[in-house]
Parts: sequence; C-alpha cells; structure tokens
Amino acid sequence: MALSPQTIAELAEHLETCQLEVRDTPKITNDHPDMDWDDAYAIQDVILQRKLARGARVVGLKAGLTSHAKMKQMGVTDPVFGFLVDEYVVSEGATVNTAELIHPKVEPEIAFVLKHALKGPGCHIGAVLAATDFVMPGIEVIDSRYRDFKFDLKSVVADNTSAARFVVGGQAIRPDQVDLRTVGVVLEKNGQPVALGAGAAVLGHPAAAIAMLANHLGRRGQEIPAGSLILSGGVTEAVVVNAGDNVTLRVQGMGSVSLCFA
Ligand code: OOG
Ligand code: MG
Repeated sequence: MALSPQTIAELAEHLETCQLEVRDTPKITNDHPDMDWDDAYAIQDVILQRKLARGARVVGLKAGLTSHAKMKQMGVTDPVFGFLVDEYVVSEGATVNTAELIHPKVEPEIAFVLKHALKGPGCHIGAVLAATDFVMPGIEVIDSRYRDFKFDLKSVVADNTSAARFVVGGQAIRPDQVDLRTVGVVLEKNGQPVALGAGAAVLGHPAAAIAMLANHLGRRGQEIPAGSLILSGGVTEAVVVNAGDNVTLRVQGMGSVSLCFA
C-alpha cells in the first residue's frame, strides 16, 4: 500500500462527506497519484465502516463497469466492485429526491440473489448459476462524487463505485428460466426508450460479473454470503436524470421496475 492509514481515513471521510453534503470533488488521485488498488479498496472499506458505525446495514454488493458500453462511456478498462447499504434502497415506484444527489444517472441492471455463498478463486458462471436463487430487474442510480463524473478506476473504487440508490422489482425468476445472454433490456425515460441492450453486453454473461466479484473477494479472504443481492453492472451506458423524470426498466420475461425523480 502506498498511503498511510491516516491518509486513507482522511480520504474516506472526504468522499463520504461529499456524498452526505451533496457536493463534488476533483478525483482523489490528482493529489495522490501513487495510490494503489489496495489503498482504493481500503478507502471504500473505511467508508463502509463509517456507515456501519452509524447503524447502516449491508444489503448487497455491486459490480460496475462490466459492459463495454459503460467502460467506453467512462474511459476505463476493468470492472470494479462496491457495497450496497440500506440507505441506498428505494422501493419500487418510489420517488428519488434529486436534491440529495449531485448529478444522478440511471443504469439498467440484472440483480442476482444467492441461495448459497460463493467463494473464489476459481468461481465461474456455472457455480454462480448453481448458487443463484433468482434474478430480477434492477435500476441503479449512480452519482459519482467526482466533478463531471471524471475519474480513473482507483478513484471510483475509493468512492464505492458511485453507488447512491437502487431499486429492484418486476418478476423474480429462477436462472434456469431465462437465457441471461439473449435477454432483452429496454430502459425508458418519460415513455421513450433511451437505452437498449441484451444481457451478454455484461462480460458475455451477467453471471460472469458475479463470478469476478467472488474471485475478487476470494483474493482478500472473503466470500459473497448466501442471501446476498448483487447488481451485475449496467447493461448499457448510464442515462442522465433530472427532477420530473420517470424511468422504467423492462427486461424480457421479467416484467418492469420504475422510479420517479423529483
Ligand atoms: C461507476 C459505476 C459503474 C456500472 O453498473 O457500470 C456502475 C460509474 O460509472 O460512475 O455502477
Ligand atoms: Mg451500476
């Protein structure tokens, strides 16, 4: 690791304060160009510890930057992983207050819920499908704390991969009831389709994102616990939303899920 524990704690406090006070910041690698991957995940961990100390509950995990559309949009090359806590949860059809967010965007995602734990290394899509209880549509609302969403991979990892809000809904189905590669995904804003894709946009198969997460955690001696909900990553590029927008995600054979912004 290149950063001292004190610097890691300060950067975590800085990024979390930006989230809570709804203000942006230049990416942290500007001032800390030597920051390494372990530092980045350590900053993310300190943000989680700060939330847990205030009574937050972990409700799941997320993979991000798992599709070429997202990697191209953000100018990066590798997936990243983050945590989901109860303060991010929005119920189906609810209204998200944009005054609590800096510059939100929405992403169409496939959410996995596990019946068994998954542990890497060596986790593959077969193991993921065997451990999956059901899959369902999810909309992730991302809100990078970095000015104009301009970041590099380490900065975005430290910022808990821009996590801000998410909703899951529609119809939960068993993973053997759907071909997750060919399943069609339509994201609508105010009744107009604004982003379209198929599941294979996510690393060839959305379950590959879950396997990658298990392998990432395995390297750190951790696993994905049974019962976890995991967002597998945006199928398409993210779409800007503003107060007054209504967003609906339709996933073939899995119904739809909606959010409003006020
Ligand atoms: C990083 C988070 C990306 C996804 O699904 O690709 C993400 C960002 O683009 O701000 O959640
Ligand atoms: Mg996402």
